Amino acid sequence: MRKVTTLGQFIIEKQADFPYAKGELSRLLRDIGIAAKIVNREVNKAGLVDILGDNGTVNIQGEGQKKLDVYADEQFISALRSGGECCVVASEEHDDCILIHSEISKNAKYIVCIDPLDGSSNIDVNVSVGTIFSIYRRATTEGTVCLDEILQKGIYQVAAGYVIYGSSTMLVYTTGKGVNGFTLDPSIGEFCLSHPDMQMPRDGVIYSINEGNYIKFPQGVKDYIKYCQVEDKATQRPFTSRYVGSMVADIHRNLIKGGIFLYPTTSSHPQGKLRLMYECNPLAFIIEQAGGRATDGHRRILEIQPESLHQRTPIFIGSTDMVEKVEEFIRLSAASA
Ligand code: P6P
Repeated sequence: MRKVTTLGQFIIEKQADFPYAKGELSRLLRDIGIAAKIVNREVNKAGLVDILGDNGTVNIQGEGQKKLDVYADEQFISALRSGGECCVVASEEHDDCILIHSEISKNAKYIVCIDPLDGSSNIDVNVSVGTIFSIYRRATTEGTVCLDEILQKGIYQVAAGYVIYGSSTMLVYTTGKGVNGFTLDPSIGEFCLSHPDMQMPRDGVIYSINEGNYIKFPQGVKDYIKYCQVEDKATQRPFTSRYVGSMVADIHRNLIKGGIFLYPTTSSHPQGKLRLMYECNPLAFIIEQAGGRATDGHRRILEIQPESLHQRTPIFIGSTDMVEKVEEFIRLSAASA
């Protein structure tokens, strides 16, 4: 009978990895896990209660907010507020960061950037959606946290993770000591360790990109897509195209099977579409920790100095050999331009 390790037990066991921590990060991760279970309950029954569909508001991205978007945002912020370890939240659903002022949080030193429900346009068609979170630490607990303390490079994340609400619900996270995946067991209401020490295949045969934007892509990306489609048995081409339109689902599949996810600049998104602070940085941290690579085509995502909360970036993320290949096409195209 295999030993069942819950998320809570695992976090406590791994606390020894952080001699300086006195349990605050552990409690913060557990708070996020609790909120994920609450959101999961609503995502799983979205079709049965009046929680589908738009709630009539739009977020800073100008995107219509689905009721579940707002619900998920409220649940994660509430859990972080009551947990006492978080001093500020930067959420995709709010223009400005949310300062957490409470007696219990007065010495809180953790900063959380979160996309409460990514891929929400897929909710109404029953396709997997996800939560993505990124955790930083303040250098001080003195005074009110300021924007500069939030806008840290991805290399300074102390933890990052995602929840995928799919055929099963999983929470995958890293604290910089590898990547571990937990599957929610509804019979006991616990996330249980199911994917210890996740390692991404160095190469793969799956590429994920919205080819509907093909004519808007930079030439190097067009050249790479054609490379993926050319028959060459020695390199197992043509590759397989898989695109869910929900970043967490595409990244999770590639993490397990190998592959590359690409969201380049396009004419409609000249800076890229995906957000640095609460989509690209946390997923880049996880993929690098699992042995993969994540860049904007030229530099590591984790090395980008953020200038604003909702900043976007192009992203090429996944199996190292595949990411390096598209970077080669981008370089060659630039050199011949
Ligand atoms: P497109 C969902 O809206 C999202 O932010 C990511 O989850 C997903 O990868 C991407 O946008 C899909 O964008 O332009 O292909 O629909």
